[in-house]
Amino acid sequence: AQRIHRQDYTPPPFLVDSVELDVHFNAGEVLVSSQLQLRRNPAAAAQPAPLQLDGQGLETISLAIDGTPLGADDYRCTSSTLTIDNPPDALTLTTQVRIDPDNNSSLSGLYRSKDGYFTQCEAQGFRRITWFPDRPDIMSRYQVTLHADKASLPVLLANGNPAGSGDQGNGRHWAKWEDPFAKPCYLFALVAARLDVLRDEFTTSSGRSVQLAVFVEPGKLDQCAHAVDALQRAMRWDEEVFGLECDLDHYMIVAVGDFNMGAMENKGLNVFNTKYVLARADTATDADYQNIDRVVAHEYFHNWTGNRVTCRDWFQLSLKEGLTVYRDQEFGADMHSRAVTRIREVRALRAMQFPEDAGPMAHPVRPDSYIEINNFYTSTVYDKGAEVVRMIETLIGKEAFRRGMDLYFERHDGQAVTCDDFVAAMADASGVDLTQFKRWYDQAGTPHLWASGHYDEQARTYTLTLSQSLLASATAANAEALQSPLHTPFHIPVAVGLNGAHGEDMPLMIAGEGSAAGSGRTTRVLSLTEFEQQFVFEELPAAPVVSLLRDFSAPVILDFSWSDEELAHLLAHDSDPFNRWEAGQRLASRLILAAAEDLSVGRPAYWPQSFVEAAARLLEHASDDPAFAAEALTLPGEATLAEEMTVVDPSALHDARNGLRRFVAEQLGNALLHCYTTHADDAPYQATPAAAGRRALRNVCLSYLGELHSDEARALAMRQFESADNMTDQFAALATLAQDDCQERVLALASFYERWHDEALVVDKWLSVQAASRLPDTLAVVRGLLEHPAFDLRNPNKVYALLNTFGNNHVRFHAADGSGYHFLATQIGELDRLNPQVAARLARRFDRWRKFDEPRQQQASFALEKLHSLAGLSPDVREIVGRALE
Ligand code: HT7
Ligand code: ZN
Repeated sequence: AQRIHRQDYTPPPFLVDSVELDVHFNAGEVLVSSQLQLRRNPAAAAQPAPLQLDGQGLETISLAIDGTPLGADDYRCTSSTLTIDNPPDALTLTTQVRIDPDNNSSLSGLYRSKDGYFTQCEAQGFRRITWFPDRPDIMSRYQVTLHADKASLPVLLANGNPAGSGDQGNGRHWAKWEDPFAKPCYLFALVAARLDVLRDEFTTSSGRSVQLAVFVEPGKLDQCAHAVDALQRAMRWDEEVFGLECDLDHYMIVAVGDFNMGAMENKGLNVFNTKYVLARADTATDADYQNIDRVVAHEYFHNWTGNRVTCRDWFQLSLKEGLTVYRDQEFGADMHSRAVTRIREVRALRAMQFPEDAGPMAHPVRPDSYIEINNFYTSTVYDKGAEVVRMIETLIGKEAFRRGMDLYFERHDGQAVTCDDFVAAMADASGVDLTQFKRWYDQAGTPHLWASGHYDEQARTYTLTLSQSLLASATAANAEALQSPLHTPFHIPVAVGLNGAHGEDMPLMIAGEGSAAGSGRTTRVLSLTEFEQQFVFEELPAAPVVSLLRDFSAPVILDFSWSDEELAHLLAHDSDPFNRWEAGQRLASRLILAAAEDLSVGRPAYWPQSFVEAAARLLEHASDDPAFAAEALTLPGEATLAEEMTVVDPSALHDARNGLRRFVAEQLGNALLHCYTTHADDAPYQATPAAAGRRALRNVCLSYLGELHSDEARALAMRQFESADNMTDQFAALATLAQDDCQERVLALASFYERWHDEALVVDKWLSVQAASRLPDTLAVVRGLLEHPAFDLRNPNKVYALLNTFGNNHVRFHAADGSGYHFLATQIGELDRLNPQVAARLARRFDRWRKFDEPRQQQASFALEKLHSLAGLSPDVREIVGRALE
């Protein structure tokens, strides 16, 4: 497989103005006839290049140019390219191919699922449907006619507007669709299936009516209402916040159970993984409801950020993904609690993106090269990309950001552009120079930010010194790297507040600015542009407790030596809720990491009473904001904590973290029970943020109580499991019991499966709760579940639920004897033969193997080498494993 480099981009030699497709679904095969109107690209190199098209798994039946069939000498064909050496400058290319979607287990291109046929064309799936120059900078108008058996495939859909349909005899029917918008082929979609539909409508701010339709597996209409509601809220929000109106007459969502990722923003015909559409109170958790909100909104927002303005090449992926994640985050913050939304985002960033940026797959938000583009749909491109957009907003301000968005659309509507074009619009609209800022797009790795402060009582000033580096510490060994011309500083927005003795915000007047600049503001955004800079705050009557990086103003690792007392002060008082939460996380991390070190050398862990007191205060005030309290009481996860260790001892880390949980439960049992009881809801289930917040808090309390392994705690969990009227509470009770080796666990797991075995998405929960268990026999259980009728290696949701969850089970996957590594590597090898994309995603669980002790490293490298040497391994898995072994 070839490595593709960003610098090698050249404009396409030919453009495709229009595409006419005829797709015939016959028994055992699908025939695709295509007519492309092509012409030479005036922007391409002067030297006439041949016409080259991409294809994969196509059986070519016929080829013609301007109606004349091509002879054997007129073209060259390999399994992946069709080359026509001397084409006219403008031509009609007609092709007919046979494809085999029934045997397409990769779920890319056209494939069969339970209820019919579906497509997934991003990134390069269109080439599996017909010969085509499969790249995002070719935008074409599409007309599609589908022909199929009416009884088995009654629903025939494609992008755009219906342009006719009818019967054609022999029990077959046809439907024609026309998309009025030019689009890149990765946004192409069609569906031929048996589905039920829920229809609704949306009237845009200018009074246009958009017909909405959500198509789902027959019998699931009672699980669609939330997705339709989310779509309508997203449409309204985009009008209100960004002035962006829906440009379509028809907006369709189709849910399918076999899907590699979350959802796909095909123009006017989104295809969704069922797990981001279907929800009913008794089958979906609050987290599921919130994820549906976010994913439905995300795909809808792509209609402007991605579809109307798309990417010039796949290196620019974050242009659409980072920006659209930022937009869906803002939507989430407006729909739910802003603070809790931000906390959850940062928790996810630290659990996924920070390790990615420190591991073998580290890459810039705009990567420099790739072998398989599907491997670069990463947390860096999506989540760090969103942080980069958020930093631009923080630096230039909300209003200028909105002007920047307007300018971006004014300049680039209908074009395929680059991240530079986006930043240029933001810089031009705001007048802020973002040249240095662009380093965030091009440099991998999480910057470290060191801060120190000094209060001068006489001068009444507080001097804050900030310094940055990509290296974790400026030791002699890396001093040379620090001098390298490549090591240039980032432009980092650092949001700062100063806390007084009673928790009040102190004035933020910076020396040399005059008093007006800082008065009345409780947070100021400092621009750190040098390796080291000092900021002097004036007119401070007493020493402040500094609150740094408020609202997580930059994706960096912050180092500041707050005392435990100062952290407790911030946890109790900071006016920035994110930093209140952050202070608690820092306190907990400190204790857990110290305890892990103690435990690994056989010393007992030490737990101070002060931590319990802080937790008690959180419980006492939990009613003020239950969702926040739930987050504040949740300790940092093992993967996040492991990043802070030089050599990870997963058992000691696991025991330390759970030891602290048990200590809190032992000390605060009554308070936890009281909090659990007082936040009970008598009303029937509602997915509102307030009700969800109360459930989250109660379920955190329940999970702490579960650490006691007492009869009372087990009975409490069992009662909740049996009496819950909603999946949030039922599943939380099951998850608590699943960590405890008791009879109730066995009963609850059995009854859960018995009740829900016909609901695929609930069965996924049943698989994942077992794979996530800390009990020592988890690997054996997971092995057993591979053989269970509930599991299917062909279905990505099942693979993610069982195998990916196991890979994220820190203590069990990283078992000292290497059993977890060998198991997962074997499964990846098996899966690779069916679905390389999903296999490659699973292989990412090995990313951090070098952080573990020598014996574990040996086992991991042995498992990886074996996987790497498998005959016929896909380029997808080869790229991931190869980088891990480098
Ligand atoms: N833009 C979509 C990406 C996607 C995808 C990529 C590769 C393979 C399968 C895929 N399914 C969806 C989803 C999104 O970010 O909105
Ligand atoms: Zn997206």
